[in-house]
Amino acid sequence: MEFFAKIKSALKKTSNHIALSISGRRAGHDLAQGIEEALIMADVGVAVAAELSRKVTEEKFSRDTTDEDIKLFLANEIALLLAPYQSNFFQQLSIPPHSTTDNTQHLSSTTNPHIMLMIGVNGNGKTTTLAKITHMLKQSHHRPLLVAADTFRAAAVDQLRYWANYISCDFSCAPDGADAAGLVFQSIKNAKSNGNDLVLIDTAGRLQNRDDLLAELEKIKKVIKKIDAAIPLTTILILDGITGQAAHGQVDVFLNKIGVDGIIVTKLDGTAKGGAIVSLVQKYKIPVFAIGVGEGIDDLKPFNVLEYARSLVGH
Ligand SMILES: Nc1nc2c(ncn2[C@@H]2O[C@H](COP(=O)(O)OP(=O)(O)OP(=O)(O)O)[C@@H](O)[C@H]2O)c(=O)[nH]1
Ligand SMILES: [Mg+2]
Repeated sequence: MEFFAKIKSALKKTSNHIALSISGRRAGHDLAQGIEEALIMADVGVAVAAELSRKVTEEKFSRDTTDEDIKLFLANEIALLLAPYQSNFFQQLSIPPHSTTDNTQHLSSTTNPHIMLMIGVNGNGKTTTLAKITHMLKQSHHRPLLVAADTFRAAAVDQLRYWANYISCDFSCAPDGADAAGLVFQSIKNAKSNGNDLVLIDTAGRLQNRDDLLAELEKIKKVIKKIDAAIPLTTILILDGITGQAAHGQVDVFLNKIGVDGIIVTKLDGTAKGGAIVSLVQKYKIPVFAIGVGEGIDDLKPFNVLEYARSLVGH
């Protein structure tokens, strides 16, 4: 299935309510009010829902306006709100790393790999998303190294090892219970000498109220910067789309305590609250790198504002 069709079908649970609120006007329901209620159910946030509803009222759609026209109007308005948070982080990394004609530009022990650190609470999809990212970037001829820095659970290491084998890329782990920051330090050193240009680090699920676990993440970040303060490090917060707006609490904690460069929202295929991305970016002004739309290795899509907005309203 092509990208857009996949996103549209993933967000169907969310867009169905909005479609009903639009078609409901023929049964005498108030269009703007119906849309406002449907948007609130989709978790876009009360303020955004009210604002969009006001715009619908102002637009004074005639009887001849089709449902599709109204959906497109809404999609465009939503896309305008989201536009500042469109990120091309993965698109940039998708440019083949050695496409340059300058043959001297090979990785050496002095070249820094790009580090990606996956963080987030238990079960949000960190490990799966890391595998999906690797799969996507490997197609652009990168040489990724996967680091199993979730040293709390043996099963977590096995899960990442499975993906590393599946994608056939380098993998690094430590014995059970070993120091995660120590593993990260050694893995990046190895990556530099082995010519890995990407290092993707999986971390253990955190309960947002466990300060000791958060402290470990801080330590991992410190260790990375100790290798070289100029090392490119991107910290990605993985959020579960099923949580909807309740994910705000998680963003608060990770943003303030660890620092986050961008978010990935997973499981948009299993939720009717797919609008939560709107409220998240409005509140935290944080870019969305990608969205997860299924369990398969191909089910990660770089975030595209217009595709997402159209899918949200089912246009
Ligand atoms: N439907 C769907 N399932 C997903 C998606 N992303 C992840 N999952 C599933 O969510 C479950 C948890 O994913 P993991 O990647 O293990 O989550 P995690 O954050 O690493 O979990 P911990 O290591 O326990 O903290 C798995 O069953 C995944 O297949 C998605 O976009 N859609
Ligand atoms: Mg995991």
